[in-house]
Amino acid sequence: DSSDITEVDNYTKSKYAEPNEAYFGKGEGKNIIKIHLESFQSFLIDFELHGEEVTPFLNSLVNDQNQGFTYFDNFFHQTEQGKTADAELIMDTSLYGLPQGSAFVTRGKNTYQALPAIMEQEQGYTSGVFHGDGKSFWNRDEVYKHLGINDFYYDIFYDMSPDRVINYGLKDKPFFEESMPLLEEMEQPFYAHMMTLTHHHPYLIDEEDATIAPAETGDGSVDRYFQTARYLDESLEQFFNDLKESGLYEDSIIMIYGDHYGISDNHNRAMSEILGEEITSLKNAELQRVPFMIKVPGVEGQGTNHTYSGQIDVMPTLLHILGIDARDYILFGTDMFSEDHKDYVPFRNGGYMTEEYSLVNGIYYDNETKEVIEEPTEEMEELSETVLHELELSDRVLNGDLLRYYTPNDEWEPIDPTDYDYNYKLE
Ligand code: GP9
Ligand code: MN
Repeated sequence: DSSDITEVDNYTKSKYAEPNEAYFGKGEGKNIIKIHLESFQSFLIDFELHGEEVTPFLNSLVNDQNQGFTYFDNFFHQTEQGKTADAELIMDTSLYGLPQGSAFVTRGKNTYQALPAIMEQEQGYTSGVFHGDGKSFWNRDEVYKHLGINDFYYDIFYDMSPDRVINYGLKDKPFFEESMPLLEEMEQPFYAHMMTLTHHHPYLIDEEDATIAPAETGDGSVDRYFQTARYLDESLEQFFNDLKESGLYEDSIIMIYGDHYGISDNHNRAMSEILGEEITSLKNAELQRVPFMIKVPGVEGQGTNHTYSGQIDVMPTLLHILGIDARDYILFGTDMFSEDHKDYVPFRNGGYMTEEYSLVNGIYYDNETKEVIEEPTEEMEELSETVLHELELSDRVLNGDLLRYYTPNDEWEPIDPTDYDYNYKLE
């Protein structure tokens, strides 16, 4: 009931991390271009196959500090069965996905105080999601109304001729190309979410789109994984060039993230061949790193930032960059740039990762020696309890639809989903 939200509020307020002055408000009023790298794991960054970089463009953003990006190399996805939808939910609400199923589907009609709505109410942002697939996948056309997403550009906005489509939907290059004019027409400042799709299991690619030879493990998905990653990388370079040409690049916050793993532990044999080491359960947990990079106009990039963080931390980070205090809202993550950032990363299964040690399938490991810790310290066990408590509180929010009972501040206006309609009549 409504008293539960007070407990949650107390918890998230006690976790809250003060903003870092060097970032707070520095991106206020800037467009935000959020780029989703489907199924992209961080091991691809700087990885070489057949002596060739797989993702030279992304690598250049990571390695050339003049590009202005800060790359978080210890950033983890925290998704479960909701996959892409979990990533979307976690990053736009700072709530965890559910242990089973997809909250986008089962909790699609909940009350949320989500990032797009907050940005609109606090600073007049327009939000849009771009995705070359049907609108109802993952119940997006329902839940987006509850998140306060203004515009949803889905398959009817794109030329979906058979030669432009593969696997789940539109190929990434035509996707970005056709999104450009739509993006340019959005009312500014905007929060635009570009969701790629080609680098998706089972990593199908047309011959003319493959510019790197497959790996040779004999496991088809793993072998092609590098080819679709290369294609995604090229599509990104094309998009960046178009953004620069349009003038949008320079003055926008650009944020790039991976949604979840691409290679599951059903492929450990092939992956151990690729990486030249055994895929232990600790290694598997370490492989749940996905990229997170951000460029804020006028703020110098840090190069690589080694802070431990996860998708749950993205929303408070962005709010602070815009100059909106995260304290008003029920958020389970903390600002990644804050001195006071909580640098443990909960996984949905109750495990966690910190810089020094991790808890994987109930076993504690020393991250440096990779050895099992037979006698965990009190600190390690307490953290395990904190993680479970946090997940449980978040589940209570979703399952009880508890944000109904929460008012962030005096100005807040609850989202009315009937204000939103994605059934456009296109000419
Ligand atoms: C489909 C796409 C794929 O629209 O978002 O979702 P996933 O299978 O990765 O969850
Ligand atoms: Mn996905």
